[in-house]
Amino acid sequence: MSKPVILQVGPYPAWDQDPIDAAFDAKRLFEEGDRDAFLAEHGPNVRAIATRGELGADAGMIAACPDLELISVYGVGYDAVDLGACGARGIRVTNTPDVLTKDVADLGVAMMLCQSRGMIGAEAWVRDGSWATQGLYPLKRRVFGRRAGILGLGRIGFEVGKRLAGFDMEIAYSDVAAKDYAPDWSFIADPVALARHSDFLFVTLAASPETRHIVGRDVIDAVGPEGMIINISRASNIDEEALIAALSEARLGSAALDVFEGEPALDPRFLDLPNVLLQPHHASGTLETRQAMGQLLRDNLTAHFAGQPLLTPVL
Ligand code: 8YV
Repeated sequence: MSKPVILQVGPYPAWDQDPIDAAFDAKRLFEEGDRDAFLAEHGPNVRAIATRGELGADAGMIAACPDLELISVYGVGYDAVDLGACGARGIRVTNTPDVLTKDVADLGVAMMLCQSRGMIGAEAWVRDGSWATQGLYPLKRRVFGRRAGILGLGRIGFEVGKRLAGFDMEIAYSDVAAKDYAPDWSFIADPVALARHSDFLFVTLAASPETRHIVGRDVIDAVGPEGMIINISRASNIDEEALIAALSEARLGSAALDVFEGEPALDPRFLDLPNVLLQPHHASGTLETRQAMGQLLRDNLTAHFAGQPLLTPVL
């Protein structure tokens, strides 16, 4: 029996690629210069798309695959998948939730600590000999006991909060409604009010057209010149122009970012800012989590073609 044809939007590690190639006839879009010609040639045979959170599947890609049944996303975020196009055609969508939650929370908290304690600069201070020639490293700001705001108390936001509780931080959060699983943390519905109440504002909400630029100038100014914004969600949740302006003008103390508009080609102005920690969208990037994500991506594909229920459907 011939293997189902799938469209593979981005590369996967060998431990996923080998089983994918064994089970499916994977057409690798990312290896092609002329994407339109590739889609025109292979799209009519494609029954599933295997993609990654940040790559998604746009309307053009979906339209090029008239017999598409499933889009399996390697990542918890599926904002880059055109859900409207999928819904209109009854195309199912799966993601990889839960398996990455704790690693993403770990990195967010690590970014806060790293940035607040100036660890990148401190490392350079040691390596370039400044410690020996200039003495003590400049003093930085404490983390423990201070106020943290979590914008979006879903799975990842909740894990961030659990970790921050270990630092005796005063925790507040914003979401569409108060969560009964966080009785000890303050619910502040309005993001601006949450920001005003926060020394550290974590952005952990799932991105959607409704959350686009939810962190705009008003929220950024409410965090203020002594505060920090940490983004481990999606770049679209923050108005990047407003963020860069606030960092440049010191209206915002600092930022720690794992995600960027147009990544990996991030806005070059970030590179000149001393008060931002830049990370290459790797919050889920541990061996353990990426293996679990790959397994779940493949399990959803396998279940679909075996006529079994999808493990983690979002549509
Ligand atoms: C990426 C992510 O998918 O889970 C998400 O939504 O953005 C990440 O885990 C990861 O970079 C793999 O492509």
